[in-house]
Amino acid sequence: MQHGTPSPPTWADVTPRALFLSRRALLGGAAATLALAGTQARAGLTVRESPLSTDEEPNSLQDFSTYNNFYEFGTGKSDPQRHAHRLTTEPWSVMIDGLVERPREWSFDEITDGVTLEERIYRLRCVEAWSMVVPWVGFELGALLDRVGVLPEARYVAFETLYRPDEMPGQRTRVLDWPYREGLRLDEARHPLTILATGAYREPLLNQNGAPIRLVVPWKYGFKSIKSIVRITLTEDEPHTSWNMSAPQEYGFYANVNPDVDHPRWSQASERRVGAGLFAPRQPTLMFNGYGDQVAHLYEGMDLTELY
Ligand SMILES: Nc1nc2c(c(=O)[nH]1)N[C@H]1C(S)=C(S)[C@@H](COP(=O)(O)O)O[C@H]1N2
Ligand SMILES: [Mo]
Repeated sequence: MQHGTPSPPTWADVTPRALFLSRRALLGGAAATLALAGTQARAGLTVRESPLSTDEEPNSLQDFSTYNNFYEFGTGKSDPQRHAHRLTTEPWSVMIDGLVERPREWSFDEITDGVTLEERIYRLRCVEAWSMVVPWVGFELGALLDRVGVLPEARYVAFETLYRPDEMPGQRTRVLDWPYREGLRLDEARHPLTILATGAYREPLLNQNGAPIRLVVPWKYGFKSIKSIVRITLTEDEPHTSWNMSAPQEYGFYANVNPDVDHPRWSQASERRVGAGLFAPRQPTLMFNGYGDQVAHLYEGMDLTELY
């Protein structure tokens, strides 16, 4: 939905939950069955709809759960779907430390109990020039930052993914310097579009999508949206981030979606919508992935061509 429209029914309203579930069952195999059994107890998340959602049609759960980047499970698009069932997500806790009033470990339940979950239907643009539309379920990161008491010296937020090589086969290779790390400037982290997602398609997140809690920053390339977070650290200095450390000429800290700044090895001017079909035309990439009205002010006075 866009601002100002009188709440027309969304795709989620007209797609019965049974359809999501049968799609998930279609994935087949013991892993999918287990995942289904494990989530049924808390299935059918109650969510509030948001005016920040796009009215573009979401991808199928099939696309979203089988075409993934999660290098901890391998570099192939279907590796996460095949291997992520090995990840133990209960119990789960997140260390929230650095420049906060009371640094400590937060259990997943402590983070989410009493929090109203919202559905945010966002475009997702990978730096590899494919895109999807995803109905996330989550809450604003800014609300959690308010609860932890950020100290005035803090200027950045650093995030880390779980490091557990016995459950994450990709971590037994050196494809990245583990754990996966990401970061935001504090004002980016506090922007209302920036959420921590605990679900998608009105169900708890599947492991391959970053269960049980991951970041979603819709105006930046997908690699900023770090999965399966175990640590959030408030810092004074710009944090080191995995893709920037691995190839600084190719992946910047800001990584705002920008059709005018090409990746050194490919154009960013257009993108392929996953699931659109073999013969569907590529679509033009939008500045800030279409979220410029909301976020361009964050970068006033900065040279956007430098902010790759
Ligand atoms: N920990 C971790 N987070 C990650 C990644 C990863 O490899 N490891 N890949 C990123 C990339 S490149 C993208 S495009 C998105 C993909 O999210 P999805 O698979 O849920 O669509 O996750 C991001 N978060
Ligand atoms: Mo990506």
